[in-house]
Amino acid sequence: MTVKISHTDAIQSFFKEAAGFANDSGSTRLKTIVLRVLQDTAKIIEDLDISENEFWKTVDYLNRLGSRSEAGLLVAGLGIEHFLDLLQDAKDQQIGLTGGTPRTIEGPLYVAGAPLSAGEARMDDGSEDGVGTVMFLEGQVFDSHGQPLPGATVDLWQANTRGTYSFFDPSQSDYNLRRRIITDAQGRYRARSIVPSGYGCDPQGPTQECLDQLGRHGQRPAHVHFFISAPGQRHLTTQINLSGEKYLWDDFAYATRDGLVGEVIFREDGARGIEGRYAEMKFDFQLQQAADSAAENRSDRPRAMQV
Ligand code: MBD
Ligand code: FE
Repeated sequence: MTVKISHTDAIQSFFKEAAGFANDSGSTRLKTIVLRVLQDTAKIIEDLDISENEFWKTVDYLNRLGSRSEAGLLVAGLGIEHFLDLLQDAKDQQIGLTGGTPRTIEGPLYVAGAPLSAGEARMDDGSEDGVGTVMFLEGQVFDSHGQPLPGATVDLWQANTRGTYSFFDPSQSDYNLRRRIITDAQGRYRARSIVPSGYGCDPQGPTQECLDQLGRHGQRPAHVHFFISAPGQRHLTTQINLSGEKYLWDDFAYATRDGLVGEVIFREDGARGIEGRYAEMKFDFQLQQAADSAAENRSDRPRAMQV
């Protein structure tokens, strides 16, 4: 027998009080959100007959998730970050705002303030010379009319051969595999890097613990992240996911999208001054025009900032 009380006037006024609606200070917006969270939480408890043990296990899980700074990882793994992209796509479609390179999730591993250079950069610190495969990554940034965009900022970041990111992996040098490149007069950017490996969630972490219970893996295909911005253009957050990867279309974070697969070409022709096998990947980006100045900027999501 299920007992349901959350819809009653008594419980609804109780939650309104708990959400601060009985006072006139604080934030009305936050009160509205918290009230909804309380109402929906109570409904989940009733409808799914959540036991006390399940409830307190969840509270403990959230504590562990936060203490390991994995909340951003879990929201990616549960597809909520991808849902935000799908929702924005649908909003754009409704107002006829289409075209350009597709967006895809940022993920939790950006660090602001990467070294800035004009036209080209070497991204890796050389610590994986002989271990990693050298990769030349280049392309052009265009506006919505197909005109090259000089002076665009290409802010890119990727994992090393072990699938880990500098800053979050303290064994790497500061800003290893993180750069900001300003496009040249032809809108071109050029990076010398190494072929990244796919990321895997910490098998001992709380995100993987949840994924295990869902019968899911926590792996991503190899990829390179991008923020692309230019005056008058709409900020673009996206990724190139590398062709030929095992997890290309089985990404635990659902970031791979049509139009975002980069063809990696392996060569061994002694060109570019590289002895032996190296990789090339060409990828162009097309931005949309910014509807207003706010659209030129990335979201205010709190991010790591190396000091
Ligand atoms: C990553 O490298 C990543 O891009 C995402 C979305 C989640 C976890 C690790
Ligand atoms: Fe990533």
